[in-house]
Amino acid sequence: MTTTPAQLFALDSLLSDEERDIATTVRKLVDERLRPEVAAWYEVGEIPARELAQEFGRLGLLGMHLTGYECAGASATAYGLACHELEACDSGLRSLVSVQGSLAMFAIWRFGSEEQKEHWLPAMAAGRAIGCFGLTEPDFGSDPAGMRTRAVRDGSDWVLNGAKMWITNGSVADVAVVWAQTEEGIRGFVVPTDTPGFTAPAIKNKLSLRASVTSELVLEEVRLPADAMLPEAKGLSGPLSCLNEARFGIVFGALGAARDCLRTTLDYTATRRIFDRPLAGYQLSQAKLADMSLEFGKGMLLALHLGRLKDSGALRPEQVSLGKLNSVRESLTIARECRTLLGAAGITGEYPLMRHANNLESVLTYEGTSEVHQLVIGRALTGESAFR
Ligand code: TGC
Ligand code: FAD
Repeated sequence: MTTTPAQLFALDSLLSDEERDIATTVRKLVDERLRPEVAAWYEVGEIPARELAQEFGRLGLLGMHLTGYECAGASATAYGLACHELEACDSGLRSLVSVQGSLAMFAIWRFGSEEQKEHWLPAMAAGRAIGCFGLTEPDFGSDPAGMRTRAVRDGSDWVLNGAKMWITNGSVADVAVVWAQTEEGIRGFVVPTDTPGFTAPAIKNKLSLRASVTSELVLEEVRLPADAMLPEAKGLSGPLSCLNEARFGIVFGALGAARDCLRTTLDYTATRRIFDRPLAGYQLSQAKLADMSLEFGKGMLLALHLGRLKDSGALRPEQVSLGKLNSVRESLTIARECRTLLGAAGITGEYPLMRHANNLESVLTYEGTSEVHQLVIGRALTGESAFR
């Protein structure tokens, strides 16, 4: 009789029936539809993004914690659990859902006009339209305040020029939420991707997040009507508020990848015989498995605590930073440690360990690097900003 790391912490006992049902539904989608295909998508570096978006849409996973406009209106914790299940398959699949729901849809839902919401949100919730979120630029990643993309008034129109870099879903998107400097500070724009002057070349040669589309956005004299601007987002706090949503999903999501690494490693060590005994029977193996399970469980307890805070409306950005920093850092350590237990077999695509570890390198960097989150927490603790 054995127990899983999640059972060891009795994590299920902390969930409502509805939350358990949502997690089970997503896990079934992963097991039946996604897991059999994901290693091949990763290897060739391509995913059927449009098809997947529609499948995720049918399950209500896109913008699932938003209300109205045909969004599912689930709790934040339920959304986190869905991210956890998706990332147990691959961080790239969770990214598709995060960027669609927490970044592109959330920006329109929170800051858009009624017309923008009605035009885009139902189609995006169903996966008929894919969105991307353009904040990062080639020279401004951790410091988006310095962005150079500019929107200038021309009569009642806006004209956008600039470039965004590392944009998830960029080349497959129907709509881009683009952040730009204006005379009145940073503003957001809803840009249909068929607007003349907008292009989104895919970034090739990634060794991480290969089952995810990452692109450049190039804006050359992109002319938009006055009503393309998000009316309610003024200044950097607009895009940063969207990041809180996506970072929250990652708090749960990254630990899904860790869970999958642990599951794979527990199975492998049970059957792999070394010096005539199962690898799982050695003290050194068990010390690693115990320590990794402890970090996984502690991370999940923190994630669920943050989920409950978010559902009660009390979650603060620096608390999201605690969770993002911890979940990704520990999950990456777990993925690498699990890989050691599989020996050479661990480096192949037959097992998901290197794929998860490679993916988590991106997750460590995007949505605020570990260092950025340390500095956010440091600022909250000391009152001193060490960013500049
Ligand atoms: P700072 O002076 O601290 O703040 C400027 C204004 O923003 C407000 N603010 C926030 N509001 C909401 N949520 C937050 N987390 C906020 N943090 C700050 C702040 O109160 C202020 O408001 P106001 O009204 O006074 O103007 O800004 P700063 O320039 O010093 O920068 C702070 C810093 C470094 C923390 C911020 O720039 C940052 O978070 N940098 C990291 C950038 C980042 O995470 N980029 C992610 C891009 S998207 C992405 O990676 C998608 S990956 C795909 C996927 O998710 O799957
Ligand atoms: P830099 O900001 O150049 O950082 C380099 C190093 O400097 C890091 O270690 C960093 O922690 C450190 N550093 C930065 N500031 C400080 C400081 N003050 N003190 C000490 N050290 C510091 N962006 C989007 O807008 N939309 C997307 O959809 C999106 N998707 C992405 C998908 C992938 C696969 C990847 C890899 C990135 C994506 N990004 C996206 C971009 C991502 O948010 C940035 O890569 C990230 O914010 C870091 O920026 P940077 O890569 O320019 O690194």
